[in-house]
Amino acid sequence: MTVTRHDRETGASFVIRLDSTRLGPAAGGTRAAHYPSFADALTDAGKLASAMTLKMAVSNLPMGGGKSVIALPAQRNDIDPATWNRILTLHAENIDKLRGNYWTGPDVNTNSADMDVLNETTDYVFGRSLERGGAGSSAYNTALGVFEAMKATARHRGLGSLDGLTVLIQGLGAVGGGLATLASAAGARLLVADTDSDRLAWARGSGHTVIGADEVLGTACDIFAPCAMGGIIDSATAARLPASAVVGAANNILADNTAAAILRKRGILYAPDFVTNAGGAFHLVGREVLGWNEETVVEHTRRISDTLTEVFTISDAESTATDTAARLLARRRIETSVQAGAATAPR
Ligand code: NAD
Ligand code: PPY
Repeated sequence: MTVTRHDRETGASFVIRLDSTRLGPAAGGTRAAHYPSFADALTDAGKLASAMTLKMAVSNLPMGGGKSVIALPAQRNDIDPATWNRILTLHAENIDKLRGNYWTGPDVNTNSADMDVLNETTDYVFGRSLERGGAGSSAYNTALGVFEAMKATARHRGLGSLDGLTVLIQGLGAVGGGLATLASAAGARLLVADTDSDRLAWARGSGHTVIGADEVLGTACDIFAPCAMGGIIDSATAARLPASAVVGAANNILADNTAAAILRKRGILYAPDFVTNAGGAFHLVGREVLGWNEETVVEHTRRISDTLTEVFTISDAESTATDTAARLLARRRIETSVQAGAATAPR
């Protein structure tokens, strides 16, 4: 199901995409961005929502998959506070009309403060600020999960531990920055790229090597970690990527179906994003639905490495791409949970 709305006053368009409610209410963040066209916003919402279904299922979380996209009339930084507030309020009205079949949370260009604003109009919001009783930012936990996935991927690819490996991180934001700190502490040599000068200054100050944003796909490394935007690896880039493994936080890293097969053929081990970046979902759903404390959230997040190892085992046994194997595992988990009648309602 897809809900859309356009607001003439601000020029913003809204999409809420519910991909699946088989395991529980659809959940997934609100992404705000300036899209080339409304059709692009719709397509993005569809792909992001189906990735959430896979993420929840493979992670054994009692939620379905959904996502919201707000197609902004300009870049987020150019939207004034009053306009932004109206946009959030309209979005919250749209969410509220779905009566709990869809729960939102933060995503690119939305944060806990924005979730607090949504919560003035609707209850169906994850990731409000700690002061408002929410779970706050999920970024650190997402970074921790990607780090655990990176270690498991390096092991399976025969690269050993991260100590001495070259890791290229694209995007040093909330997740990529945390990942950089964790990987560096584990002994990895970091190559980093960002388009934001403050983040690059932080990286230089931390002793990491900065490369140009346009050099990322041509720079040799052991592990490539896309932590900025999706669709970064298509068939053409997969055919020439100079890396041994890909493990990142971005949703929908692969732009097309053939990219996964090409990576496999070239011996580049791809860790499926909807498995590796589930730390954020463990944080939000764990704290706000399942009543987990921080320790339990971390415990589940560390076990992302076990799920990933299961994915690699299926991929090896069935001679199939890791992305296909992860989808297979997610589908199996959906069928098993539905048969067991395991869905749990949120708070
Ligand atoms: P963020 O906005 O904090 O960071 C993104 C960073 O990427 C910014 O520093 C930005 O300047 C940089 N960037 C943008 N375009 C770039 C380019 N072309 N080259 C290099 N750098 C570029 O976002 P985040 O919360 O760190 O999330 C990163 C990715 O992980 C997103 O794709 C997001 O959907 C995904 N993700 C995040 C979470 C979470 O908990 N925050 C959970 C799951 C998935
Ligand atoms: C994501 O993990 O991509 C999200 O959108 C974050 C999220 C996770 C669980 C519920 C709501 C938002």
